[in-house]
Amino acid sequence: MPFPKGFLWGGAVAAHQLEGGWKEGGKGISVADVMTVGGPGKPREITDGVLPGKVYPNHDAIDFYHRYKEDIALLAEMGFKCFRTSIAWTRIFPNGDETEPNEEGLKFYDDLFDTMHAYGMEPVITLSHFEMPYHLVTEYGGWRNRKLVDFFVRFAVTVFKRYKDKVKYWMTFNEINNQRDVDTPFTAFTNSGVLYQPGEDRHEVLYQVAHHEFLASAKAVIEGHKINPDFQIGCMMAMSPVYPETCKPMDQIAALKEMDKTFYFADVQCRGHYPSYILKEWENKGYHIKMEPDDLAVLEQGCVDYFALSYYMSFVRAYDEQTDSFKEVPNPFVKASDWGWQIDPVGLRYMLDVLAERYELPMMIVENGIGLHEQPDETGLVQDDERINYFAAHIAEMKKAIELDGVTLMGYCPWGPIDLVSASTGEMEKRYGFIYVDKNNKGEGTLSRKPKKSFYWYKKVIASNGEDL
Ligand code: BGP
Repeated sequence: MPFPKGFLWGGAVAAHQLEGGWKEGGKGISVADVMTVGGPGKPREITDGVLPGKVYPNHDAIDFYHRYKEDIALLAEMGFKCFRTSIAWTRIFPNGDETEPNEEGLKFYDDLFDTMHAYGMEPVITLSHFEMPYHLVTEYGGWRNRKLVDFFVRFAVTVFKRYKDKVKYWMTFNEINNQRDVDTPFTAFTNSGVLYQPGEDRHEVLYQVAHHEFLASAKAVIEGHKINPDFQIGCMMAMSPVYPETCKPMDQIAALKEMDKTFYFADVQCRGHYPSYILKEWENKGYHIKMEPDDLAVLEQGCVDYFALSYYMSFVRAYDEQTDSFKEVPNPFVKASDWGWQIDPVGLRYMLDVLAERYELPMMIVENGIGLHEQPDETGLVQDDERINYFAAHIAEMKKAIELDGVTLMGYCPWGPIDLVSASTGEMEKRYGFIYVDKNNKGEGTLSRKPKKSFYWYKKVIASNGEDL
C-alpha cells in the first residue's frame, strides 16, 4: 500500500483565480485585479486600474465568493480529504498597510473553513498567491521595499491567530521561485509587485525582493509556531527538472546551473542560509543586497516544516560552444500540451527523489495538472480522457517514489479541480478542472458547474487510496 493512511487527496486553487467578488466584503484591489486577458503568445497586460471596455478575468472569476457552499459540496462528492486555497490578502487588509483587519473578510474565510470541516476536508492555506494588494505596488514599489516584510507578517499573524484551530497546513509564498524570469512581466510582477525602472539591473532587484520575501516567510514561520506549535508551515516552489541535452560534460553544467536558480530559493527556506553559489554570484556581479544585522539569524530560525511543490513540466538545457552560453532546447522524448508545457510524469518521480535527498523533509504536491481546450459533448459531458491519462501516469510515478525510493509524501492536490482563470494567460478556456464551468474567455456563460468524466475517475482514485488508477 504505497499511499499512507490519512494521505491528503484533494485539489488546489488560489483566491484570485476563482473567488471573484473583487470589490465585495470590503476587499481592496490586488495585483491580479489589474491584469487583462492574454493568450498563447500574448502576455497579460498590467494596467493601472480599470480600463473601460477591457475584460478583467479575475474580477468575477467563477464567482466562488458566492457559490463556495455548492462548490465545496461538489469537491466533497469526489471524496476530497483536503482543499488548498489562499486567503486573499486584500480581503483582510484591503490596502495592505492598515493596522486593523477587515472583519468581513475574516468572516468569509471562517465560513469557508467551517464548510470544509463539515465535510471532513482539511484546509491547506497559502498566504500569498500572486494577489498582493495593488496599493503596495503603487505606494511602496512592491517587495523591493523592506516595509512589506512587516505588512506581510501582520497579515500572517492576524490569520494565524484567527484560524489557529481551523487550519493546520500553511504555505507562505506560492511559487516563490517563479519570479526569476525578469523578461516575463507576468511572473515577475505578480510575485514581486515590482515595476522596473529604466537602467536598473532586474536580477539584482529580484535578489533584493527575494531577500525581503525570505525574511517575511521566516518571520511568519517563527510567529506561527508561537501561536500554534502544531502548525505545519511550508515553502512552495515551482519545481521542474532540468535535463542536460547530452552526456557532454558542459551540458551537465548547463542543466545544473539552471536548477540552481530554483534550488537557491529552497536552500534558503529549508536550510536557513544562502548557498555559496549565490554569494559568489553577488560578489562576481557586484550586487549589493541590503540586509540588517539580524536578517541571517532570522532566516536560520525560520526554516519551513515541509516542502510543497507544484509540478507541471520538465526542461532541457544545453551548452552552446559558439556563444559560450547556455540555452533551452526541446525534448524529443516528451509531448507538450497546447500551451507548450512538456508532459513528463517520470520527471515528477525524479524531482521528488532529488528534493527528498537534498532537504530530507516531508513533501506535499500542491499543484499538478494539464490545461486543455474543452467542450461538453452532445450529452453534456466533457470526455477528458487526456486528463485522466495525465493524472494516472503522474500518480503511478508518485507511487514509485514512495515505494521504491523512500520519499515521504503527505498529500496530492491537482491544480484547478474546478475550471478557473489561468494565472499566466487570464483565460477561462485553459481548463484544468474535474468540474466544467460554463464561462468563456470573453466572460460569457451561465457559470453552471458540471462534473467531467475525470470527476468520477478521481473519486474512484481517492476511494481506493490511489490503488485504482
Ligand atoms: C502555477 C500557479 C497557479 C496556476 C498554475 C497553472 O504557476 O501557482 O496559480 O495558475 O500554475 O498555470 P496557468 O494557470 O498559467 O495555466
